[in-house]
Amino acid sequence: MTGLIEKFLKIFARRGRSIILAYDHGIEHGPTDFLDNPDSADPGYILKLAREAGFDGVVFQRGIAEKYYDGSVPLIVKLNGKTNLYNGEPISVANCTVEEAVSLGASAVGYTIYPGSGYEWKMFEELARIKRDAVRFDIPLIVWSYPRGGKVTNETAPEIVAYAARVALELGADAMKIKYTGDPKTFAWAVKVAGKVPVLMSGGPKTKTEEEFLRQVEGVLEAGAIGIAVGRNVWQRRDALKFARVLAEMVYEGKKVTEVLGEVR
Ligand code: FBP
Repeated sequence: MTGLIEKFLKIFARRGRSIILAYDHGIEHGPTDFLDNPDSADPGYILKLAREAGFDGVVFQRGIAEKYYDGSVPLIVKLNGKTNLYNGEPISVANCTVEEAVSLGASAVGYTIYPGSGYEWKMFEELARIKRDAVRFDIPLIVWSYPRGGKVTNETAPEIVAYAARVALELGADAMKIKYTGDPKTFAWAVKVAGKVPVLMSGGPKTKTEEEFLRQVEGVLEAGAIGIAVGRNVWQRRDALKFARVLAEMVYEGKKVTEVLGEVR
């Protein structure tokens, strides 16, 4: 189904590269994630931010899409999610179907898997069903591949991130979101084993300095990633729009950290 990869690229990487604003933290982490920048509690603010920064898309859960999505930025509906209150073996199950996501205006659907979890089989089974529906509805499937549980002791270890990438390819992802290894050389291996599937870096917790995150972005682009799917590192900053525009310069215009640093200091 390389057609769906092309479709993903056409919508979410119009300029050859991609920035997607992730905003499913209300379920994944809870509203404490919004405290650094209280404006970010409002999904309308997130849409405006993505639009004004010229980003390629936003990620919402079904409820946020239903109440707030206005069509101004391409939408990815995240089909599964779990809370931070849960303390068991990693598992995330669907709360929305592909059909419902399409009716909410989605141009792609997203699904998280936790390879390594004692429940990986359950998520793999559900992903297979979602994949079939995604093909039927002709909509790209983006897989968040986050090894967790089981034998995984370090989620960002290079061999674990590469494994995450390969699992997403094997299971039919049309694009994938994986964590950064912290080094362009090891991340390049993850991009290589992802094969034809475009790779997005998952942003992670807000870094202490802006420069630290910009260096990560430079590293993943150098490694061959198509871009970033980032949440906290953008909207937790009080000057989020300014920072978002700097990211756009790096990702879309290929500017280096040294060229943009003056804008964030
Ligand atoms: P961030 O850029 O804020 O890390 O968001 C990316 C993301 O994948 C979100 O879509 C999701 O809510 C969050 O990370 C989950 O992260 P984790 O499971 O590691 O807490």
